[in-house]
Amino acid sequence: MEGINGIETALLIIDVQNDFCKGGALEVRNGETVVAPLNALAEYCAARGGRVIATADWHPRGHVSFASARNAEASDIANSASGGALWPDHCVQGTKGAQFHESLNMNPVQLIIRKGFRQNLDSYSAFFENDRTTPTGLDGYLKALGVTTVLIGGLATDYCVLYSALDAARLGYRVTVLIDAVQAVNAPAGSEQAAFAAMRKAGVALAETKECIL
Ligand code: VGL
Ligand code: ZN
Repeated sequence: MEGINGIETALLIIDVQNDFCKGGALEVRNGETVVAPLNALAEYCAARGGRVIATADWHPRGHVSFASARNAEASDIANSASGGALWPDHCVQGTKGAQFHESLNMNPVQLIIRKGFRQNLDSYSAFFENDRTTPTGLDGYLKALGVTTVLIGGLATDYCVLYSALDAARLGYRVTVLIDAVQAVNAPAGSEQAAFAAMRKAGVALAETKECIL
């Protein structure tokens, strides 16, 4: 892992929102520990002309991915559109839980991508929603700016970080996931290890944040 080299690098800060941190509706164990390394790397990256992008899970009330919204007539279509998994209500638009963690430094962030805002479609990846075809616009933004290298940290390793990393690799970026700046839901059990294995298999590099700050 070499240091950040100017404008062709983008740091993606995935879903560092209150609902994924301590006391949140979909609490990720040690979720808030990603904030310090991401703050350091965001400053470093932006100071070298790199791009810093934050994503936010941004669901309407009654979203298809919420177990509470599921009823007897829930169809297989809704099931596949949500990616199959059901979650407690989280990151509802306009709520405290959907806000970024208060210690996350947003000053170096140049772009915020909100995702999962369509009632009947979930979105784990920062690049495509869970139908795997609806783009968020992030790929166009990065390509227009000449970005070739993507560094990824945030929450959660086995869902939004995983899908974002796999999409980035598939779209042709050099991808590094920052192992000290991610934390996993780890449900079902083993999904954290499976996520790291899938990322390695897809050619995603795993590195410590400090390896990027030279
Ligand atoms: C996420 C589950 C549901 C994530 C978002 O950010 O990883 N996980 N919504
Ligand atoms: Zn969500």
